[in-house]
Order: sequence, then structure tokens, then C-alpha cells
Amino acid sequence: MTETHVVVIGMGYVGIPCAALFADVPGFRVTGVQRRSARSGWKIEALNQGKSPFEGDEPGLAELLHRVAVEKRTFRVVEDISVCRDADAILLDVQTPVDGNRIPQYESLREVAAGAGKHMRPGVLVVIESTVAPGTTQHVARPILEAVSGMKAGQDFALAFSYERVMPGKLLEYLIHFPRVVGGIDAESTRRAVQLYGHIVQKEITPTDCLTAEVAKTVENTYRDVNIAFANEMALVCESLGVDVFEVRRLVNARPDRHMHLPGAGVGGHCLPKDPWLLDHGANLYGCKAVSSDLLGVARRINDSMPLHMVDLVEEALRAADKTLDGARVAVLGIAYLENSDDTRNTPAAPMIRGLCERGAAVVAHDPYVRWPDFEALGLQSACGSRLTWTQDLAAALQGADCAVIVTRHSEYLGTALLQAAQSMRTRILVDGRGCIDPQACAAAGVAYHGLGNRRAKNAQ
Ligand code: SAJ
Repeated sequence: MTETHVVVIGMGYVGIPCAALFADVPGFRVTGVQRRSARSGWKIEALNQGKSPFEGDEPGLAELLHRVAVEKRTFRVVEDISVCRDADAILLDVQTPVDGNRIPQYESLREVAAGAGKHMRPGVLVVIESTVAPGTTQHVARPILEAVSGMKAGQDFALAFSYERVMPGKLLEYLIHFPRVVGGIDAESTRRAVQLYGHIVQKEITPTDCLTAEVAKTVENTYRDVNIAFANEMALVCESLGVDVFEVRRLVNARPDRHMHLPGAGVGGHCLPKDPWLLDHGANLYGCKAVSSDLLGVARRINDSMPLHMVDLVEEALRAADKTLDGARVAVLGIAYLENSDDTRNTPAAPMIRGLCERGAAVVAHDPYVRWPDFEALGLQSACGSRLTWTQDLAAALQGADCAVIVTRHSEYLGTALLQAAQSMRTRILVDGRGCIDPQACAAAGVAYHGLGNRRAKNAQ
């Protein structure tokens, strides 16, 4: 059996599970490429020892990594991109953030495209898996790959875009069991990419062109972001009317063809906060006419406003107990942007903590999964100074606090531990930014419950 060598560049939430799955395919060998930086260098050693670098729950990943890196030895991670010289396929999985002006930042993408282009051999298949603005595969990646390699895409090598649908906590499941879209720059590139993913994806793989695939990815996340913004605006409407938005949502979603999303303390992650801007950027840069993306802009603004709205709710809850936010001690529960994960990218907790400190509160930040270096990297110390402390101990976080605010729906907060620990608070107030704590249990524990969207106990008038 001829061996297939796949190189995956970028060992993150997409690159790692993808590389491990291919490495588990008989006849495949996978090399991961990861730049060694102060914060992520340790990942290389951990992966080569078959260990998962993720703190959160990732069903099946640790076992798979051990099998391919230690038992089968079909997966290893290196820093040197020249491993692309004998690759049959090269997958690009690097970060593609946007800057403060919502302009895509492609430094990493350009760098790895140039690095791969320098070493890749004729006949290789290159696939961009990172989410990019529509038009980027053809107008950014392709020219670099061709210029550096001296080869022609569609002639000497194949090039495609194929996006992932993973989420922390569901990395393997969504890679294997979600349908996949593959878009090549030509039919042959599409055919080869469909064939490649056929080795790991157990659902339908839809071939299309690379521009349509790029648009589909950014539209898919923009669709979700806009629907979340709608739910968040309805939470504000319900607060003003004194109606429970979660009850309204339950009634609306009783219709089988309705799916109102969940209002919440904010929208984080590496995807929803920036993909609408990638879509807008691509449409206006490579489109044939200017497009004013009003709706996605409004949705972004609503979702970005929720962390400060949470600060207002904390202030209101304290005022109801004749306390001020200035000088209060607030426990912020959940720093990761998603439940039961350690991922802090664009977390709504950061602007919320900044907002609390700016209004004079002392903040204790708590998260069961996030490590100190990742919390420190949020750079909140400069805004909050000594008024900000960090702990992974829930009881310590609540000790002497005047208010606890739920930002992330971690399982640790859903049990009895939270309300038991709340007994040591100075003022027992809980503000629920995820509609996940039982208001009646709070009442029974002597904790004043305040819910985003005016959530309250069932049948409470
Ligand atoms: N959120 C809400 N209300 C909701 C759903 C989510 O406030 O009803 C918040 C979450 O708390 C979180 C943020 O939005 O802060 C993003 O949550 P998410 O569940 O969308 O998680 P992501 O960003 O990790 O995953 C999304 C997914 N995209 C879609 O469902 C369209 C995932 O499938 C993508 O693979 C991922 O983006 C990505 O990498 O693009």
C-alpha cells in the first residue's frame, strides 16, 4: 500500500483533531507543523507524547492522539515547514483574525502559504481550512503559492477551500459526523479534496467551487450571529416589559419550524465575532458592486453590547440591595467563551471585567478550565490593576463577594456547589447571564436571583 503523507499546518482546535483523524487512516502518515511561541511551544511536546493540549472535555481526542502519536507512530509534530517537501496533501489551519477596523489579518496565512509553496512538490493538493473572506483562496493564497513554488495551480498542483464546523467539546464528532463542503479552484482540485475528506468524514461531502464554499462558511456563522443578536434584542425588550424572555422563547420554539436562539452574556470565540466582517470584506473587495452589510453590522453591535449590559444588570441587582457597584466585590464566573472549554478567544468576560472595574468594582475571575497564562494573556491586569484577582477555586471566588455573575454555562456552576459556596458571600446576589441557574433553588438557598432577559422562576408572577 502506498503511503499518503498529509501535512497539517497549525496545531489548534481545527488542525489537531483533523491531523489525528487522518493519522488513524490505514496507509496515512501525518506531520503537524506548529510554530514554537512562548504560549504554545509546549503543545509540540505534549502532542508528540500523545497528550491532548485542551483542558476542556474533548470526547475521544486523548485516546486518538495516544494511539496515533505513541502506539501507531503515524503522527508527529515539528516546527520545520520543510516537511512539506514530500507531502501529498497540505492543510492550512491558521488563525485569520480581523483587526480593530474589521480588516482580515492574513499574516499567518501568507507566511504558511509561502512556507508550503517553497517546499511543496508537483502534484500536491493544498487545502485552506481556515475561515477566510470570500475570494481569499484565489486572490491571496493562490498567487503566493504559485509565486514561491514556481508552479501553476490547477496544472502542477491542486488547490481547494474546505471548511470545518467544529466547536470545543465536539471537535471529533463534528469533523466526522457533520456534512462537509469542498470547493476547488477547478474540478480536479475539487475531486481530489472530496476524495481526501472521504477518509475521515462519514457524512455527505458536497463538491462546489471555492468561492461558493468560502461564502457558505462565512454566511453559516453570520446566520448564527444574526439569530443570536435577535434573541439578545428580545431579551432587552422583555426586560423593559417585565416578561421572561426564556419563557417567550419556549413558547415561540413550541412551533416545530421555529428555532429562536439563546440570549446571553455575549458572543465569543474565534468565529462568530469576526466571520461576518470577513463576509463583508470579501463582498466589497472582490464583489462587482458595493454592499452595505447593515444587518450583520447591527447584529455585531448588539452582540458586542451584551457584556456591558451584564454590567448594568449587576449594578441594578446591587442597587436593589442598597449597594453600589463602586467598592463592591464581584465574582465573574466563566472566562472561556463556551461551556466546558478552555478557549478564551474573544471571550465576553473580558469587556465585562473591564466594565466592572471601570465602575469601581473589585473583581474575582473564576474558571475551572482556563489556565493562568491564557487568563493573563487577556491583558486585563493593565485595566484593573490590583482590583482584579484570579482563582480556579469556586468557594474562594465567592468568599466575601457581594455579587456573582454567570458568564459561561460551565457544568460546575449547574450543581449544588455554587449555591453552597454562595453561603459565604457578603451579599447573596446572583446575576445569570446564560439562563442556566434555577431561580427557585436560588430562592431556597437565600440567594437573590437576577436573570438576563428578566428570567425568573416558573409561574413567578
Ligand atoms: N451563543 C449565544 N446564544 C446561542 C448560541 C451561542 O449567546 O444561542 C454564544 C456562545 O455562548 C458563544 C458564542 O455565541 O459565546 C459562539 O457560540 P457557538 O455555539 O456558535 O460556538 P463556536 O463559535 O465555537 O462555533 C461556531 C459554530 N458555527 C455554527 O454553529 C454556525 C461551529 O459549527 C463552527 O465550526 C465554529 O463557529 C467555527 O469554527 O466557525
